[in-house]
Amino acid sequence: MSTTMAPNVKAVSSPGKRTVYSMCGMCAVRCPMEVKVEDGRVTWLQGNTHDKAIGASLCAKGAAGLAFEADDQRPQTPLIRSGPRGSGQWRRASWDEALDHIADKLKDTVETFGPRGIALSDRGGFFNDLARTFVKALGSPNYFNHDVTCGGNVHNAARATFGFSHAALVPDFERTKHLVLYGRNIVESLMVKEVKAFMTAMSRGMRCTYIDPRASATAAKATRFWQVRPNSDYALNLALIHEVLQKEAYDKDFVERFVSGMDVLREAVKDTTPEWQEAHTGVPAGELREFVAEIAGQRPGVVFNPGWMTARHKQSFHVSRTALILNALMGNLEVPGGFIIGKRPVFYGRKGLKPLAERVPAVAEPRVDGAGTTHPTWDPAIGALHQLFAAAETGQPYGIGAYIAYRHDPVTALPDAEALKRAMDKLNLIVSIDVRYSETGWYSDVILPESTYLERANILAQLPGPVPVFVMRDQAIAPRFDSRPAWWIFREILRRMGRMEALDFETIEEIWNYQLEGTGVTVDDMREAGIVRLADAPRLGTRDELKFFTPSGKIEIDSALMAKAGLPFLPPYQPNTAPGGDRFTLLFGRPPTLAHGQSLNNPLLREAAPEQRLWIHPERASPLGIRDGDWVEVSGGGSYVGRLRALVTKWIHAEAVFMLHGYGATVPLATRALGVGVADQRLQHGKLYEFDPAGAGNALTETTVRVQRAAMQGVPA
Ligand SMILES: Nc1nc2c(c(=O)[nH]1)N[C@H]1C(S)=C(S)[C@@H](COP(=O)(O)OP(=O)(O)OC[C@H]3O[C@@H](n4cnc5c(=O)[nH]c(N)nc54)[C@H](O)[C@@H]3O)O[C@H]1N2
Ligand SMILES: Nc1nc2c(c(=O)[nH]1)N[C@H]1C(S)=C(S)[C@@H](COP(=O)(O)OP(=O)(O)OC[C@H]3O[C@@H](n4cnc5c(=O)[nH]c(N)nc54)[C@H](O)[C@@H]3O)O[C@H]1N2
Ligand code: SF4
Ligand SMILES: [Mo]
Repeated sequence: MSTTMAPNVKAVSSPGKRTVYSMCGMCAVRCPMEVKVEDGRVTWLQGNTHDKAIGASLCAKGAAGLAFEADDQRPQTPLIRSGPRGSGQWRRASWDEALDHIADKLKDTVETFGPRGIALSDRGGFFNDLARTFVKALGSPNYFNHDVTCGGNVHNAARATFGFSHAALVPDFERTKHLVLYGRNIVESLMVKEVKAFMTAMSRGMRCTYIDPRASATAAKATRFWQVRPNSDYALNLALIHEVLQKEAYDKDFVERFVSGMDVLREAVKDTTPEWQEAHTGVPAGELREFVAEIAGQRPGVVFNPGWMTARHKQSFHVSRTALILNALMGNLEVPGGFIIGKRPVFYGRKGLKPLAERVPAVAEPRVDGAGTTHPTWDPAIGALHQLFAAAETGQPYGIGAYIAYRHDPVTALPDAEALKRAMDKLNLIVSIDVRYSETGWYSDVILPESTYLERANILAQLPGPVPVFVMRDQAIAPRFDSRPAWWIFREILRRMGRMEALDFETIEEIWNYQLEGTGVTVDDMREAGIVRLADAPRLGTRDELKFFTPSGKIEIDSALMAKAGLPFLPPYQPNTAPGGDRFTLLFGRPPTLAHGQSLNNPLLREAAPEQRLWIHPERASPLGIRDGDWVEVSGGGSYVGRLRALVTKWIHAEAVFMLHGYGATVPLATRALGVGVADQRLQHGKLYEFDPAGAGNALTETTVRVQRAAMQGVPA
């Protein structure tokens, strides 16, 4: 049988108007949405109105989905490299040819390195059962998600302390009295449901303390803003805990029953007074005391959101952990106004989706990054991606021959693209499965175009929450080009590797039926509203039901996992030295209209994208002769020099400069993004293998850059 036939085209060719339930694919948040289709064409996109938390809302990126669909500047057939890597020489290939080519190279890899020499990384999230199953079916332990440059440290800190991920902690915004955010720029780096809930909570009077070296739009909404020194949040948290304990402003019953290691905590914070932290963070001791007095009267409705920006420097595992500990001290777990713990179906007496990964036996080989073995605090479910590239480069602890980037663009997402490419050069196969030309795709050997989120269906996903739900991304329209859905691509590679049993399905409906087995939910139920709630209303667990999945069953300040890893529970704060003269700490973030590197080539989002400017404090700009609007040059120590205009403002800490991420693309076929702005990741020179030892997250916010006024002003010709 020819394997090239496109699946599921029949499902979408029906005439007339209809609504298809899907999930937005314009960023990794994946909001539930409704797609209006007329005669096989999408006419309207909006949020899924069956989900009250989102209603009809989408963000600007979501609304630009039609422009993305209409864009021809994306891979239209499989492509095989025909010149040196990165040279941009490609030949079009049929699916059979491209897949055979990949399978041949994978077989070579297995021969040289064993199955463990094949690795895959993806964007993680709801649908990752598929990619995990694929890697497991190949016999490799080396599945990675993107988390070393995102929330990995927060995730690992929560795992080491609570025994579950921070993703299971859902703030009860409707009743929260005080929300504390560490660089969590809720209103710009947004998730539609969350920003709506936040704005509603603020208008009913919720207090918000926002901590950031930069005044983002969230700072403007907050009721208190602390412009801290970059990477100093750990000092702040140690002092907050000191003051909370000293003033006995914590929930003694909760702590007594659920927290282990309070003696360790008391010892670690005995000298970290409000005055001590002032020199490190810049937050006046008096303001810190006022804050603690305020929350003493608000708890347990006080939520310390560990965010993501606590996750990008060498002590950020401990920032996240102390933020999580502060929540425990507030006693705010599973109480109104605090964090509601995400429930699994079994909590409501229901059965969850059947995992595809169960179809394949466990892989006995250890992971190449040592996650879960030599590094007990690194969750093997997410891995430490930089260590994959370290192994590709050195052959230690074992060699890696083939790498698949699925829905992931590490050349943009990991720091120091030059160093990464040096490691990639050692691989004998690099495959990118993407919907557009990513920087990684451009440096790969084969590009496989996945059908876009509107042109394909995904496996079903199960999301924990106060009420767990099953969600669906159904196919709305036929693919415009010669693309395929991921489940089909993975199945066809497995078929060629003699491992098809894992994904032996002919249609997506067959997969859905398999997943839904025994749940009492049918494919028709899923198609009715795109979302099935597993209970009518949320039920708060009682304290007797509260469980932590640590060895002691408690919240472990004296974490058994950390002890096993030989890590100190609460090490002393290590301040960074303040850069002076023309040196600055480089900070970064996102605008509401762009998702990482994937949006700037979208015609509508390119138009809406703000000009990328370098935020710099007047006291530091002035001695360098830099005035607002001047062109400046930024260098991170490598050969790459960025050129952009200065935004001279006191709303950035004097030690830091700030720029938006998602600019500076180099792929010639994506003409609208090409050469626009500066790639912050390319300025993060030498940071590929610099990471937090406890959580494995890359130390992105410890980058020092040099800034000078450009000799040549104005736009280069
Ligand atoms: N310097 C610096 N580095 C950073 C960051 C930063 O701000 N500055 N941010 C960090 C953060 S928080 C994160 S999460 C990571 C994000 O890094 P990535 O996960 O790499 O980024 P994304 O843009 O979300 O998506 C990755 C790729 O998936 C592709 N894609 C989108 N939709 C689909 C689809 O439907 N199918 C397939 N197959 N592919 C698809 C996109 O085109 C893109 O190439 O970057 C991190 N790295
Ligand atoms: N529009 C849009 N929304 C998105 C995304 C997107 O690409 N575009 N991506 C999604 C993803 S993957 C993620 S992870 C989230 C990211 O969500 P956030 O982490 O909220 O997003 P960033 O824009 O990276 O914001 C980081 C802020 O942290 C501050 N910061 C830097 N260093 C420090 C520090 O040491 N301490 C403190 N307290 N603050 C610091 C920066 O100045 C900046 O204002 O956004 C999600 N939402
Ligand atoms: S946040 Fe915006 S772009 Fe991201 S999934 Fe939701 S609507 Fe789409
Ligand atoms: Mo992220």
